[in-house]
Amino acid sequence: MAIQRTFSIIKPDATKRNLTGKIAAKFEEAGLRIVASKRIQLTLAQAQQFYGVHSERPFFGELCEFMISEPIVVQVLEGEDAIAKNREVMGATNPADAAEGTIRKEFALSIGENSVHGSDAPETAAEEIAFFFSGLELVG
Ligand code: PCG
Repeated sequence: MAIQRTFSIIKPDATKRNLTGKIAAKFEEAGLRIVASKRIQLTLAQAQQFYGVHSERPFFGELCEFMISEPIVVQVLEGEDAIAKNREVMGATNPADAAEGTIRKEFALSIGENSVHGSDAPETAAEEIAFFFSGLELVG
């Protein structure tokens, strides 16, 4: 598997509890390199656009309100098999199902307030990176 990039969000429940450094350390310990990183405040329109694929889900409104409730940290992670590696270190979406040692097991509060987002496939990774970063901001 070649070097790959994936997109990550440290979500409002985690930035609020000052967990940015601890979560970034988990990525680095897993062999992922943080090649771009910025702390931003999403607008409601941006949250709705980013999560557009979930617009018909019953939790869409709650999800978008949560994502604008505090700043987030958006990052690009690079490494061998980065998408799968990041999903492994994040753990299952619902912290109740997440394995020991994963970010969500350790830090997530609920299925909604689950501390991190990570891309699920190469196509979504490319789209999500382009949504938040220009090429100039990616420094391998
Ligand atoms: P993410 O960011 O990877 O992509 C979609 C998000 O929807 C997911 O993480 C979860 O945080 C969120 N989500 C999934 N199911 C529920 C739910 O039942 N309630 C809420 N509030 N959020 C959910």
